[in-house]
Amino acid sequence: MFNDKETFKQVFRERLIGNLGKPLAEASNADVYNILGSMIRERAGSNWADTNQKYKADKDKQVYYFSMEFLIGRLLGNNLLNMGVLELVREGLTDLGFTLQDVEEEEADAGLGNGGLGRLAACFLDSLASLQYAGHGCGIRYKYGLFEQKIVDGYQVELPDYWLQKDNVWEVRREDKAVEVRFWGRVETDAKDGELIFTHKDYEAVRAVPYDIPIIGADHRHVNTLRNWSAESITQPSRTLGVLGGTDYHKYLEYKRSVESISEFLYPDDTEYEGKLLRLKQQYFLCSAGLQSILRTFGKLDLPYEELPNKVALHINDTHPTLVIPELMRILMDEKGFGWDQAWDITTRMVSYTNHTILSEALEKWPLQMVKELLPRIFLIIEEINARFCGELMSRYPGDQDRIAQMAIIHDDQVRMAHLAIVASHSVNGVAALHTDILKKREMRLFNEMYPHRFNNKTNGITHRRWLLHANPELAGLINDSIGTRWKHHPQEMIGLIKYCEDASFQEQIAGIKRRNKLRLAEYINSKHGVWVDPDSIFDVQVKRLHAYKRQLLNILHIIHLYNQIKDNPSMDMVPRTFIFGAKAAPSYHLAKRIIKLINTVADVVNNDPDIKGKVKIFFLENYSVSLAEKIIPAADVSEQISTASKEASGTGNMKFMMNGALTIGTMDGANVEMHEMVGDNNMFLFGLRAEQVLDYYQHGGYNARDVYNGDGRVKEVLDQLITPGPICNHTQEFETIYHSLLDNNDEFFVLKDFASYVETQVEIDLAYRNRKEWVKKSIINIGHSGKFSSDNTISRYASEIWNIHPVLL
Ligand code: 26V
Repeated sequence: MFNDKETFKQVFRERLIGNLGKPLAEASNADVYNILGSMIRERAGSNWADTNQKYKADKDKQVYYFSMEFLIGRLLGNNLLNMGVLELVREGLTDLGFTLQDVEEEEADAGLGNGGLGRLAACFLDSLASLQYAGHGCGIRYKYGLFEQKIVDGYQVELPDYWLQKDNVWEVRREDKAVEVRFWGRVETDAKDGELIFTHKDYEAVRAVPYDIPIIGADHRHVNTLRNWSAESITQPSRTLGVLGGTDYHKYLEYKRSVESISEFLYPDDTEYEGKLLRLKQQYFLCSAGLQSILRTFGKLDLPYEELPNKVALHINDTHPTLVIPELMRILMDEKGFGWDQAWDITTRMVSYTNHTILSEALEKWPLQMVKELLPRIFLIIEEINARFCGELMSRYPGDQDRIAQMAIIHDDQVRMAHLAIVASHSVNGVAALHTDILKKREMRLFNEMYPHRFNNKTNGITHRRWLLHANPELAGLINDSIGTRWKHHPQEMIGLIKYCEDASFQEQIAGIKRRNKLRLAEYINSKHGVWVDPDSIFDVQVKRLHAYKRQLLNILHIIHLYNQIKDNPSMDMVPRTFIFGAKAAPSYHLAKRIIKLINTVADVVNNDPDIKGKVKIFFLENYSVSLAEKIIPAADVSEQISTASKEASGTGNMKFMMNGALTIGTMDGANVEMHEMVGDNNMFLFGLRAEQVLDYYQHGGYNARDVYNGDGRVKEVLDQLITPGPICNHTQEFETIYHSLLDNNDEFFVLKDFASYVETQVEIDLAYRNRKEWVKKSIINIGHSGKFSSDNTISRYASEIWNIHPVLL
């Protein structure tokens, strides 16, 4: 279609006229975005077809990554980059009088995920395609993404994120690939030739229609598929009304509304979970539709079903898609005629599971009754899996009732999804070394004892294409100039940068890039908030979901302390600091929302206090999202990764900051531990309790938050400011919940316990920053080691150690 700038410009003009009837002079950025998007999609289209053709002809093994969330963000820039036409298009657009950056801003940010888990899924898709693996995503096409956050008077307000309002140029509706998913009803059991036959009767049918998004790999013409399912009503009302038992049109409307609600909203709860019928419906909808379509594709290969595990791998991203297991059993037994044992053998050889959290609130459990009513056949299968598993436990550990109660899949009238996932998977992995270790030794100890080879670690990763090449092109350019371009395909070769860490001119260039990125962010903040931040101050950034264990509270309490110090001594010597926050709180998570209000209140006080003389500035950037992250992260000097040790399974923001040259202040938690292993004490600022100590306190007690309050004047002063009238506490009691969580509830996340060590480490940062050469050297060392955290590395391990797949050369 176009391989050089001039042809691109010509085709572009023709399209503009042909499709929109507009000459260049009248085109808006939105027009340019739509035309460009359709050109790129078309260009990818033939590669997409070729890739699928090749997979089919070779009968290559396919991996399907089932996830309730794919936080893919914007696609235009990434697609241009992976297709190798980014620079050509950028220059072509400039010639035509547009800037690519403005055009990119026209794209809705597909926020079909909550945070880390969904973003990881998106990075994995990029790596799968770029490494030429046959790996696809299977998700839900939510009409509304994660809510849009506004800050009004310092409070979080949630607005619906109707991201589909603008046409989505990347998706293709595949009417012909629709399938039917069945809910409710009853199961009839008959015996035929000595075998039991199960028939699902009186069910409510839902039509699942797929929307496919091409996932364009870098450089190799590989295009995989993210297939997102949309729930629609069955189009022949007569059929449905029969099922509903009436002819009432209102009933049909009711049915239609209830069906469509299945793919309407992404659940905004990141960890805390109440059993919601709709969520269970969403999960089964994804699993059933996804599996039916996968098996249809497999069916076209004309192979016996015994071959299925050699041709298809099913990966479940956390327990949310665990119903893939009983659904596959159902299809194999009820539709393909397999007996239990063979169906079980096929299923367990196909399924693998990743655990993303040890927070007990997030471990899914479904009320048995709800499963029984909504999914009667699936319920029977889960019961049978449980009965057989408990039988096995009894023969292995006779008389050990306690162990059986702890491990059973069904317990207390609830289905424990993690237990089901472990029992039916051939691989269970954690997402960082420490996390996997905690799973094996504590959370899932009994299962690890029983299946010692099943548990393994796969440390998370991030795609260096989006998070370095696209988000920080200047830095990527400098890396090219210094070590060549091989690192783009072999990111671990970024280690070659280390030899320049003391090179004065290289240091200067690194510092210059950081300065320009900071300036760009300052301009963005100015345009959004009308406030100027000093690009020569330290940009100290904490952006992630708001949760007590992530301890944004520790960060803001330290800032209050800093404020107190400057008020006491206005000439205090410190490097000016700009603290930047971005965080969404689950709408029902009251404590988290109060912390947002506290951050904004303190920002208001500090930013407007003339005594502070600009030494400290605080910004809460609203609506943190993938595209905002791409602006913020390249501009950060300090990356806050300060979770209570043992609580953050891995973290992936930590890796993005490292790759962009920020230095980490962090606890020994999640993947921070592995970052530290690589860069050492000199290049990271560690503080606080270690995971072992935290877990020990949880187990044996011995921590008293009040002792810290009474023993450390700084802590007492700061906490008292939350509840006594003054600049922060404005005659309301709104921060009392925070105060009580720390003192009356004994500070579950050890904020006060780690306060002193955090403050001390922040002073170290202040001192270290003054030695610019040393600071930049540390920054280079971090960048150099960050290649290990490319998701390319992670995905090749999943491929060889879990899925048993190999690159498919086109
Ligand atoms: C739970 C629920 C419960 C129901 C409502 C929706 C919902 C959505 C997500 C979750 C679990 C969240 C688990 C999660 O995001 N874990 C994060 O996974 C990252 C990728 O592995 C990891 O880097 C983070 O440390 C971990 O917190």
